[in-house]
Amino acid sequence: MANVLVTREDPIAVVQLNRPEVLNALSEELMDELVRALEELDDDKAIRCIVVTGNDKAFAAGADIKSSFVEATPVSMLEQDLTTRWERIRRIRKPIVAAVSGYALGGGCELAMVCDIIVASETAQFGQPEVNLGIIPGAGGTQRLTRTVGKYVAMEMVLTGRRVKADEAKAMGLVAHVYPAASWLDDAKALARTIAEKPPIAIRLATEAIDVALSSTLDAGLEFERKAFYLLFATEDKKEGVDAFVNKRKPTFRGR
Ligand code: DAK
Repeated sequence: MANVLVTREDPIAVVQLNRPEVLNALSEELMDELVRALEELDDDKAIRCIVVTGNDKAFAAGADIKSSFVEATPVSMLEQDLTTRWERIRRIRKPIVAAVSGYALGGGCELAMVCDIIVASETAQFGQPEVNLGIIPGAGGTQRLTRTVGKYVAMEMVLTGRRVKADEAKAMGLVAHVYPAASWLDDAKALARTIAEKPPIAIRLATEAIDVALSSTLDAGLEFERKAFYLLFATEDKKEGVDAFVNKRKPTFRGR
């Protein structure tokens, strides 16, 4: 794969977008490779948490405007079935940490939001600048941003295309941590390793339950949570976690 670099550091893996010359603009080829890389890691039992990242200057500056939008028509867009790739990313079962440094704009911001956790370098800038191109966000920006930061802040960001710096993104709940520019990727990997040490089945069900909170009623979400909670009592990892607590030792979770 040329547009995406995968580095395994079991039990985590880092997937780096690799088109630095165009600020990691999300070409069709890059998106294909990204989906394939994530699905392979998702099926790999040795990997428990995935970091998706770019480089110091850019996470991703959005869809590749030159190759994807210049000649595009509604029909060509429909035929490419662009949404399928994004849905496949959404369906990855392993937790994905988006580690953002520099620009995360348009589809870049949407890609970060389709991940499970967003962390940022202090240099990060988030935005949905699509209105400047005469379009609107098309990969979930109007929906995920609104559910994350609320109507009035999302409205202001989407209608102006304004870029939001890391600290402001943290204050609005889009970003979980802001890390120093010198160590942001190491810090993001440390977070991923912390998650990778936890019981994988509980992590998976917690991730699903939190996502259900964004797409259902409170009653349906509570019902999902309750069932998932009960289910975990059938796992070896629950026995291990409780036994380790009672006996004052560190647990080792096996994902069973
Ligand atoms: N596409 C193509 N090339 C890009 C690019 C992009 N999005 N962003 C930057 N580049 C290229 C520049 O053209 C330039 O190339 P050369 O001219 O050197 O050949 C190179 O990267 C460096 O960029 P700049 O010279 O512009 O660098 P600056 O530091 O001056 O400015 C910038 C950085 C990020 C502020 C600026 O490049 C910029 O405004 N870029 C565009 C940002 C943007 O508008 N993004 C939103 C695009 S719309 C969907 C899925 C996805 C989407 C929609 C639907 N479906 C599933 C339905 C997504 C849509 C979008 O993302």
